[in-house]
Amino acid sequence: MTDLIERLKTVVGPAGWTTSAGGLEPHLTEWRGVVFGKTPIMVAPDTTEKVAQILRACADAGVAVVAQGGNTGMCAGAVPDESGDQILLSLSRLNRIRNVDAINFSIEVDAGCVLESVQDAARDAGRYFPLSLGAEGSCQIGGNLATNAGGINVLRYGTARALVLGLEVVLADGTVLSSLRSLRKDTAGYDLKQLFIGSEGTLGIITAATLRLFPDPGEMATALVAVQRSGDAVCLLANLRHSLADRIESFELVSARIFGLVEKHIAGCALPFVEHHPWYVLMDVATGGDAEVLEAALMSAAGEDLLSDAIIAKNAGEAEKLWRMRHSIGEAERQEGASLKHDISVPISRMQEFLERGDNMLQKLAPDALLLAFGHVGDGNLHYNVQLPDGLADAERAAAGERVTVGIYDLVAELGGSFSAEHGVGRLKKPYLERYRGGAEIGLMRQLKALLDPDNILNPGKVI
Ligand code: FAD
Ligand code: 2HG
Ligand code: ZN
Repeated sequence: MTDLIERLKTVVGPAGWTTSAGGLEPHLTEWRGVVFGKTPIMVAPDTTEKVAQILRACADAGVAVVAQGGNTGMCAGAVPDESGDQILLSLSRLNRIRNVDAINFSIEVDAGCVLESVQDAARDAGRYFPLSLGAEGSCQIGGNLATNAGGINVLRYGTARALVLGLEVVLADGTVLSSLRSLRKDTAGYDLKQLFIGSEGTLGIITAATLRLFPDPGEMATALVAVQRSGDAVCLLANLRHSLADRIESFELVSARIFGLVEKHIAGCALPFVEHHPWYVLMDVATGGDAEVLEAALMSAAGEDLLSDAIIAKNAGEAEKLWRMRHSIGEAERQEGASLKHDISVPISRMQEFLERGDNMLQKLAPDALLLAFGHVGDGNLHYNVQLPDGLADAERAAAGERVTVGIYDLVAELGGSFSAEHGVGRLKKPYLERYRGGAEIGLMRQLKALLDPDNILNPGKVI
């Protein structure tokens, strides 16, 4: 290990490594503080070639490497294990916007670019990069691609996977695999980049990407809509999709309990309704120059009893306040205390059934637990989080948690859904991959892992 560490220091130079406890500390746990790891060194290369040299050195020494982007992931995938034998590879210094091609509607960026800086670079060129999530000020595009992140604009633009034209990846043996093409059409052989998107640092290290850009969607109308039952949101969405077609940019469901947590923990946040409603939908619609389009669509939906109240933001400031409440949910939930996170998806047509059966099941399995549900209902993706009651002994809490989680995941599986919609598997959900993706699927995943990382040095102990 000592020789390897010296070799790595030489590769990255004095500004590119840290071994000090203070320097390492923020990188050895994830933002919720659920998991803690150790490492002898964190290296932060600033070129793809240095990443390749690091992997070559680690492969020679048979030592594992854990990639870390913004460390905002939800499944503890970016934190090394407790052995102290894994090298932490930070991508944060690999952060150049390489090229914006406005005519081709594409942008080439280093993996360590913070998502917000990619959005800004696109905007500066009169274009739009639609990936957007609460952590966009600190997560990195490499982390977004490694987890195939979702966020609030999937309904119209797809997940991170759908936004990639080309990828540069360093393989376990240090080979640089570059498919940084900026083509919309390319049927020359297998689409290798897709293998690495969503692989959470277990098949290769993403060092750069060419991303799709879009025309500026123009003026946006924002509404907060109250509905009586969570399932009504699904009927409302179907109705609005009919009247608004693909103008709906985002459609987020939030329970009153969740907004209550935001009001309690986040300064300056308050719901604009006087009356209390059990569920809310926060939505953005591209007006296409017709300022009344959202109001007309909501009036028509109200005529069919699909909503109980609605407020349309009168200006950008009001819209921003509403979205601030949505983006503060994770932080408010964290401040409230530990909760079991279930990032599930089902076909939208089965969402109502999931919500009804899920409620009943929770009543039976954990009658004193609190459901903290919200999420990207327009994508069939809910954060169906559960807070267990205080006062349980550790073993009792762990057993109750497992019962609830498996109950929810079993129901999701029965409805043709996924136990991981947008956060990935990482370390925390690894035991469930085998249970819910058995047979030929997991078999092929294992074969691919063995082929691309025969010595299991890329983020071992995660995903698979
Ligand atoms: P990290 O946490 O650093 O890493 C995540 C995984 O990717 C790890 O396994 C790591 O090893 C691997 N990895 C990182 N960089 C690379 C690389 N260059 N090459 C190979 N592997 C790499 N997620 C959503 O999908 N939708 C949301 O709406 C959403 N909202 C969030 C809101 C908040 C407030 C927070 C804190 C998180 C949210 N997330 C959301 C989760 C998280 O932001 C995303 O998963 C994000 O994509 C992770 O990016 P990161 O750079 O922080 O990755
Ligand atoms: C979101 O949609 C994130 O805000 C976080 O995916 C989800 O905190 C969560 O469970
Ligand atoms: Zn989410």
